[in-house]
Parts: sequence; C-alpha cells; structure tokens
Amino acid sequence: MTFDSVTYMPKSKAPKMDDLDYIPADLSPEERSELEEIRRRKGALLLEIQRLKEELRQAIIEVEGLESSTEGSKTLQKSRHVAMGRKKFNMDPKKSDDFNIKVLQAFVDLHEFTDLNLVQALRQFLWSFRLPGEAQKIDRMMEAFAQRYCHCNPGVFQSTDTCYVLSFSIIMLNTSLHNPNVRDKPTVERFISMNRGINDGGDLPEELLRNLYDSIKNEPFKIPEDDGNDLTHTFFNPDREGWLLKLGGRVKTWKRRWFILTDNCLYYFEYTTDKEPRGIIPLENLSIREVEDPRKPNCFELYIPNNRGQLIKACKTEADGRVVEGNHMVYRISAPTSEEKDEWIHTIKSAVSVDPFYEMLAARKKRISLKKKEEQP
Ligand code: 4IP
Repeated sequence: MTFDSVTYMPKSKAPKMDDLDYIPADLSPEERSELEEIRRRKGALLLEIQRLKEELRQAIIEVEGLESSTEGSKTLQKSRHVAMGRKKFNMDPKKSDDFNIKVLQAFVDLHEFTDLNLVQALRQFLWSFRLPGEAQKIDRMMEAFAQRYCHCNPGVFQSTDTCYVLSFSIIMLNTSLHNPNVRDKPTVERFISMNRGINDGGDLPEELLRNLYDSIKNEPFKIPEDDGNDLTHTFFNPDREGWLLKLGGRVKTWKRRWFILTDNCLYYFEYTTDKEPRGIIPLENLSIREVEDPRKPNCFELYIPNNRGQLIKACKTEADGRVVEGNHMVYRISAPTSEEKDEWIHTIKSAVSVDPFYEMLAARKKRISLKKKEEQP
C-alpha cells in the first residue's frame, strides 16, 4: 500500500490534493506554516483513525469466525477469554476500585459451573487465577464465586451466603486433611456437624456433604504452578518471622529458634530452611505479657489467663522424631532488641484478637441466622 505524503493516508483513501493544496494568498509566512502544520497533524490523525478502524475490522472478522465455527473452537475461544482475563487479573490484583470489581465480576462470569458440585466448581475456580493473601480480597472473590455458582445451579443452596460459608468450610477441610502439620484430621461426621444450620438455618443434605468430603479427601485442591505455595500459604501469609530465644518447659534451657507467626499459630524451627517445625503453639485462648527475666533481656510470655495449673495446648518434636504434647505452663521468649519485642507482642496480640477469616465467616453466619429469625412468624 502507498501512502499520501501530505495526509499520510493510503493513497486511495486520501482527500483530494486540490483541497489540501489551497492556501489563501493573503496569509503571512507564519500563518502559512501554521496552516501547513495543522493540515499535517489532521492528516496524521485521519491515518490513525483509519488504522484503528482496520484493527477493529480484523477483530470483528476473528470473533465472527470463532462464533460461526464448531463447538470445539467455541471452547477454545472461551478458554482464550479465560486465559486473557486471568492474565489481566493476575497482573494487578491489588487495586480494588469499582473497575477492578467489574473485572472480577466479568472474570467470574466466564466460568461455567452448571451441574458441577461445589468441590468441582472450586477446583475450577481456584485453578484459574492466583489468590492474593489479603482477607478482604479473598472475601470479594469468594462472594463473586458464590453468586456465580448459585446463578449456574439454582435451587442447590438457599442463599449465596450458604454457598460462601460452605466454600470456606471446604477450603479449610482441604488444609486440615492435606497439610502434614495438621495431625488431627477431621472425620466426615465432624465436617457434617461443623456445617449444621448453614442453609438459612436448616441443614444441608448429608449426602451432599459426604460427597464433598470424599472428593476433597481423595484429591486435594491444586493451584496454579507458578505460585509454588500450597493453599495454606496462599491463604495465610506469615504475619511475622524472626529469630527468638525460647525457654524450655520442664528443662529450663534457652534455645535460639526461628519463629513464624501465621494462621493464628506460632511455629518454631531449628533452622530457617527446615520444612518441619520443632514446635507449634496455637494462639487460640492464649494471652501475651511483657516480663522481666534475670538472665535474658526483652522477654515476653504466652500464658493462659486465669490458669489453674493447665499446660498450654501445643506440640513439639522430640529428638527421636516423635511429635508429642508440649510441657509448658507458659512460653517465655526473649527478643534480640526491645523494638523487636514490642513488634512481636503487637503482632501476636492482633493475631490472637483478629482472625479475618473467622470474622468474615462469622458475619455470614450471623446474616443467615438473622434472616431465619426474620422469616419466623
Ligand atoms: C529442651 O532442653 C529444649 O529446650 C527444648 O526446646 C524444650 O522443648 C524442652 O522442654 C527442653 O527440655 P534440652 O535441649 O537442653 O534438652 P526445643 O524443642 O526448641 O529444642 P520445647 O517444648 O520448648 O520445644 P521440655 O518441656 O521437653 O523439657
């Protein structure tokens, strides 16, 4: 294709040269060159418009071609759309303005969940993008997921809240059943009783829950490979980690251990690279206080409030590799500096008091029970 030297448009489409060449005789040299510049810019803009029109035309041809072809290529087209959506979504999942919520909605709407059970739908959904760690974003995604699932499968759940709560319950079940750090594996009976009353005050069919349980037990969720983490880490990014000294329970020796605070638990390791922790201290029902120690500076303690001789629920690995219960009435810990002591106390306190996931779930459950009360005569 040849281009016009004045308008930069394809020769065939360029306006007539006579119009463009006309320059009134009474113009000063400055006005003349200004006019020429304006015409040149107008030509360039016309060319740009032409180029965009051509691109649009090509895109329409492509879309029409895909739409009119066979069922197989429709699937291909759809998976291309999903891939494109996923790419855009993963590029910047941090922003959370209206536009991004619309993108999330559009992305979730690309999923087809009709006739899939909730575990199958979750497998598809969790595989299709990388989950961020922040609770509020997970909340939004799971909300969008629940709405889409209920839209595709009307009548399965009484409300999207039920679907939302059960989805979380399944994700937690996945972690409990497949994370080697969780020793107490829930049975199907426990899973069923955990989900009592979540269907707008009523129970979900036991058979449905048994099927979901078996499905997760037989095959854990997979998440995209590029992430590298398992679901536990995706959901619960460490709140804090660092070296601390810990005093033994029965035998009072100080040990330097690598501590990780995550998922409302304090894990300690001998080396930062260890895969298995030496000990796990669940923080539920514990309190934290600053203490003075005659031998170590910057100390704080984890303790049971109003303790009447109980041991803290925790586990540790013995030298022979056996995992046993801990022997601590308190965990006394020394930080390297006073600042670090303050930071640990602060983060542990917030981990104990606020667990966003439990809060999110609690809010949904409350909504379900309020709705039930409103419906009662
Ligand atoms: C050990 O002392 C270590 O301090 C252990 O810490 C501690 O277990 C033991 O507590 C204590 O006896 P020695 O190594 O001198 O034998 P770590 O496991 O970090 O090595 P905790 O429960 O603190 O992990 P008791 O309660 O088993 O005595």
